[in-house]
Amino acid sequence: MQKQFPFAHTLILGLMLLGLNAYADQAVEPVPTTDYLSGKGVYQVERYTDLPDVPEYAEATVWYPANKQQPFGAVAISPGYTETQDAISWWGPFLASHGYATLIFNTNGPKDFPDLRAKGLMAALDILTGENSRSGSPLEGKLATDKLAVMGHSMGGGAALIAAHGHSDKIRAAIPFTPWQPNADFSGVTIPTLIIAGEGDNIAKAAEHSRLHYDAIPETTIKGYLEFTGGNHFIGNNQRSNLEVHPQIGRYALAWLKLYVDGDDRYRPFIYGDVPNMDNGIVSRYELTRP
Ligand code: 9J3
Repeated sequence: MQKQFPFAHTLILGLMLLGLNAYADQAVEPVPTTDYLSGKGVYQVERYTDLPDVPEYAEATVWYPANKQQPFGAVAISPGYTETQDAISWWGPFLASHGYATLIFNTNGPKDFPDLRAKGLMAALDILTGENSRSGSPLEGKLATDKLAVMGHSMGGGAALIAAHGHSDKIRAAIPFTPWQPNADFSGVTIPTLIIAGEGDNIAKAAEHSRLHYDAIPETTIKGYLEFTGGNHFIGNNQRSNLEVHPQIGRYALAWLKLYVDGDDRYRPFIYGDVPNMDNGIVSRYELTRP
């Protein structure tokens, strides 16, 4: 061997380096830790806005994990009353860096009520699903089109709950943050739903919105109620929050998605285990139904 092909070892080394190089293109998610879930994930984030038009919402942005090799799930997010996507856009790069395509839209009218925002969320999930098969789409062939979730702020959170109430068959998880929806019937919500509330929210008061929403979801549904001590209406927004809790809100939301959208049990302790105890100082109330 050496005689006939003295550079065999060099060739093999070269091939190994090529292999390593190809491997370096795909990120590897570490074993989840509190710190890891609280910040940016391993994936390289790309964004685009050139999407098919729909009547249910206006402009939208999609963020996605550009170097994730395994098929990934998708999340649609609605902003609140008079808000645009910019009010909550931090969720896009955060969730994409952890492996989810994330679409955030502008509503047609800034004052559209939650029922219209819910239609927007369902249309957004259809668009995301379509991106998987649309020729030339950045998401072409990359999505796990059965792994869908909805989120939203305030009236957008009410919308996420309305969408879950009407379409639990099409969605795997819902995460409304400081949601707003009076007189809500959420008896049809059968998907795991995490409601994030602010104890000091004066706009969508927890006692009149988030708490009632939590109680309106059947006991047989996997649900969570996470309330931040003294938190205002904007704890899950880019700005106007009175607390710095993006790391914690992000971690709980992400663990919920990983556990219930992807079915990854490694994330269970971040919802049900001892880990949440460390948030005692900043969480005023945390309730869960036991699956
Ligand atoms: O989406 C929201 O922030 C709801 C705020 C609100 O109180 O609307 C009342 C019309």
